[in-house]
Amino acid sequence: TLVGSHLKTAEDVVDYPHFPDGTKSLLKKHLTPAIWNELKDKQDKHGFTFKQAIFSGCKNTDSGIGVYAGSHDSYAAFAPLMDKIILDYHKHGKSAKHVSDMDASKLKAPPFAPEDAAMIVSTRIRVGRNLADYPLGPGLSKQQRLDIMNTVVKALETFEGDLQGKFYPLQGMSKDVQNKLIEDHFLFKQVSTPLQTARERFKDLDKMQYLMNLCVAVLDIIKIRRVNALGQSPFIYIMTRRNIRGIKVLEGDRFLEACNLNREWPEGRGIFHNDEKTFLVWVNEEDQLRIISMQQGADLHKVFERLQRATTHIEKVAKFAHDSHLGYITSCPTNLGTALRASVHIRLPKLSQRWDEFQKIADEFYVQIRGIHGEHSESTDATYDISNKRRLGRSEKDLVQDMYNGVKKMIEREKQL
Ligand code: ADP
Ligand code: CIR
Repeated sequence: TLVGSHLKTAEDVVDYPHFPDGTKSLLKKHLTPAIWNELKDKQDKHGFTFKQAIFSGCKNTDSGIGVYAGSHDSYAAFAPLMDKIILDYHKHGKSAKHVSDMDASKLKAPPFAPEDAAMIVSTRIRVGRNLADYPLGPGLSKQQRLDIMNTVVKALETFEGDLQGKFYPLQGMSKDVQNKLIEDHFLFKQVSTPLQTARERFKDLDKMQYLMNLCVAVLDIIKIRRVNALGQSPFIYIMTRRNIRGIKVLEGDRFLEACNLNREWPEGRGIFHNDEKTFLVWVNEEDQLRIISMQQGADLHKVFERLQRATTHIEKVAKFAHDSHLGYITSCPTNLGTALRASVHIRLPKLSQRWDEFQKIADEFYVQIRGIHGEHSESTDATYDISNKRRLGRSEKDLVQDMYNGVKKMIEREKQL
């Protein structure tokens, strides 16, 4: 099967996947014909199939990894492939044990000098968690997802003091509120159907512009034959190619879409946060819980200490999927272990002009450079998201330390330039 965006479902991958030239995913690297033959018809304990597990990487050939787990058991059921990817990404061998230490007081991270701290816009640390008694997001039924939301919300209602907050279900939340939360970096990206996208687009256009859009759409329809010939959906083409007033269209994550994580959107999803929005929990996005501590500025200790308090409390009221080899179990293998990503948004106008050097420092310090609107986004205003790359086999405090060390080096170099 020649894989790519033309594939519709996991079952379309009927035989050994052939990836186009230039595919760099770990899926392509490690999925040998022998492993394919061994696993192609397998499924995990919850009925999540091997083909579903690899479909995101088959459809999105620009994936870095390309696989997701449908349950804790996927990591065992599909071990011949999963183990190789885990070893490659985390350098964590089959007999290695995971370690944990969330003690914020053990950080060796003196506050940055005011002039250095001024480069840092905001600081955030998140961990992912999934409930022990359920499959992971890609393998959940609609009812299980709702049950999880209810269980989690009950647990979140037990927070007190500065961590006390309220749960806001996504269903029924207005688009304006959602968009504002996303722009402010508090909420995950949204999934929109073409129809919602169209409504969003035309919503605040006056009549004249509405008519203009209509004319353009008609012109597009004339072009449909050509688009059809290219094998694309004409409807999607019309909705995505026209951006008359530059109204930003928020699209869901196609990587998550392909592994079943966006089913029945927005039912069963939501966000919990305290009044200051310094402590947030995303419910039923890529993982069942993403526990987040964040604030403006560079006070890493405060952000880490708040996360430590929050996770300690929630572990007392909820049982999470975990084992001694893989640590906390997450739907994406990159997050296994601590499931922790500590990041800053930082302005580096000079260093970012020298991309090779910027990337070299990132590699040397085990940090990752992302755009500031989340993974797979571009950056604006020379501001970048710098975070720890490693997650497994090392403790939480060591990974926060990785991020601090990398950022410190980048600030040093920015000042020299
Ligand atoms: P994650 O996997 O950690 O959830 P994403 O890259 O999808 O990460 O980002 C999720 C959201 O968190 C995005 O809106 C992103 O801008 C925001 N974010 C990440 N790090 C920071 C930070 N240090 N300060 C402010 N917002 C952040
Ligand atoms: C990829 O393979 O590029 C995507 N599936 C994302 C991998 C990074 N992990 C993540 O966002 N949790």
